[in-house]
Amino acid sequence: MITRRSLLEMTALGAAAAMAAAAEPAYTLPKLPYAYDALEPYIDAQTMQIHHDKHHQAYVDNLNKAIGGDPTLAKLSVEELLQRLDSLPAAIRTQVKNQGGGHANHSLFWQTLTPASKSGKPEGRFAEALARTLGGQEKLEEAVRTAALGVFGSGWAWLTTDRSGKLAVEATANQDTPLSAGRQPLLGIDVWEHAYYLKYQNRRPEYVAALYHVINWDFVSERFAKLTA
Ligand code: MN3
Repeated sequence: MITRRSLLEMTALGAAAAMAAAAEPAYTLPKLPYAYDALEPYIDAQTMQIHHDKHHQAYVDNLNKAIGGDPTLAKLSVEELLQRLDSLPAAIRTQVKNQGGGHANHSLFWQTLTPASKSGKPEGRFAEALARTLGGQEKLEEAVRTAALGVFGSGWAWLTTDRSGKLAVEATANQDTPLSAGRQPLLGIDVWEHAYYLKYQNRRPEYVAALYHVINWDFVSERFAKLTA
């Protein structure tokens, strides 16, 4: 039986739940810009779904937990947090580095991929910089591949730039990002096993070769142009 008292309690609970729902988390999972199966046969749909919906979501959730109710930090973008790791409270620094790094790295990763039919090639000022400093697309892919295969355990291989447009190929461990070293990632290759194990098992070189079919070179070219404008 619903008494007047329990009715009041239920109303209060309902209000509390509504307020909790209204408080948006500071960081949210971006939608994939294509379907899970859009990168087939190079990257399979199941890997994409688990990678995006489970792994990336977990980085987002854990970052929100780490930032908790700190309204000053919650106002910063995840990139801003990672660019100022050293000035963050020591108690949350490692969590921001790992979970925030995971969030930022994957948010960029999804955008740098596209169906093979739309992969294209480096364009404009980016293509020029590539030719000048790294010797062109083929040499770049070779250098990134070497960096990716050289990561012991989990991490990323990167093409990065600074504001002046100086390109570099580098690698980071875990979810560390070039942002924390003052550089901007243009393209990252996720070499955590969760990125390829279902389809490629231990064959990381095959996965990296496959990924080169689905790089969104238009996006990377435009990103370079924006970051070095
Ligand atoms: Mn990953």
